Amino acid sequence: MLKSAAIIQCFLAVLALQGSWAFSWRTPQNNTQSVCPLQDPPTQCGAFCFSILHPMQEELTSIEGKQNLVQTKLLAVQSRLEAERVSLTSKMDAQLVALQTEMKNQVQALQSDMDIKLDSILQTVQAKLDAQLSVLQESLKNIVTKADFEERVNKTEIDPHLPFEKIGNRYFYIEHDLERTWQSAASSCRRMGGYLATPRDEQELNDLLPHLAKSKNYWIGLNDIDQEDEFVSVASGKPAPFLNWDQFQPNNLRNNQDCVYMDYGRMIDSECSDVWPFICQLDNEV
Ligand SMILES: [Ca+2]
Ligand SMILES: [Ca+2]
Repeated sequence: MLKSAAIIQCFLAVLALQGSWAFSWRTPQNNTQSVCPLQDPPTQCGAFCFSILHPMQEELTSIEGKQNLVQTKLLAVQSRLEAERVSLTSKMDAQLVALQTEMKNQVQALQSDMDIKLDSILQTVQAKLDAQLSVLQESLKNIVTKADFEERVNKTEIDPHLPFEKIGNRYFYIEHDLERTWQSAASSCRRMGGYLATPRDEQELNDLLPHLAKSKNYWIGLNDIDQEDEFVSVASGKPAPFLNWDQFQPNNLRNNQDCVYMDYGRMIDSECSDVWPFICQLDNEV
């Protein structure tokens, strides 16, 4: 309202400044323009101006009301938009935080899973390396260098007559793999500097047994080739110092069994052309 009144006052002030207080209008009777000279504008123009300006004032009031309404609606829309923006921002922030948390958890789970698998692989590899190292260390222990060998010989720890080894009180070589006839076995022992072996007594036989394979037979240096049933040592040429026949042996089967082998300590006469692994002794005392 104050704004409208100010407009009206301003309108009147403009007319006063022009120095011509006159209004023209059309009357219903002559439809011509009439002039109303103003000698005292405040007095003369009161009702007249009011009748002219009143519709304008009402129009201005209506426009002002519409402006206020539009402004109110605009503020409401702005307020709703701001609320929606805040709500949307809040939702997006919450979703972003949830997404970040989920990704962080997944990364941690993946990292943990990789750590477990990596640890398992490392432990497996370490175990294999330890096992291989242990085998290698054991192998190194068994490697005898030339200097070590000479030192040990000088200290009489081992006999230089390899491949014989000391079993009990004497030196023997036991061939586990090569199978020979009795004569061929005896020759092999001679080439090694020894003789096909004959156990001296039960103690020596017991000393030999742990070195023999239970599933194999071994030629020994006894035969009755010269005189049936008189078994002699091929090394000494003397009668066998010790015999340990298996059950029903010797039986000289087909009258053709003159050589002796041992089946884990039990002696059996057999054909000399049979082939078995064999046992050599280094000396010819027995
Ligand atoms: Ca015989
Ligand atoms: Ca027999």
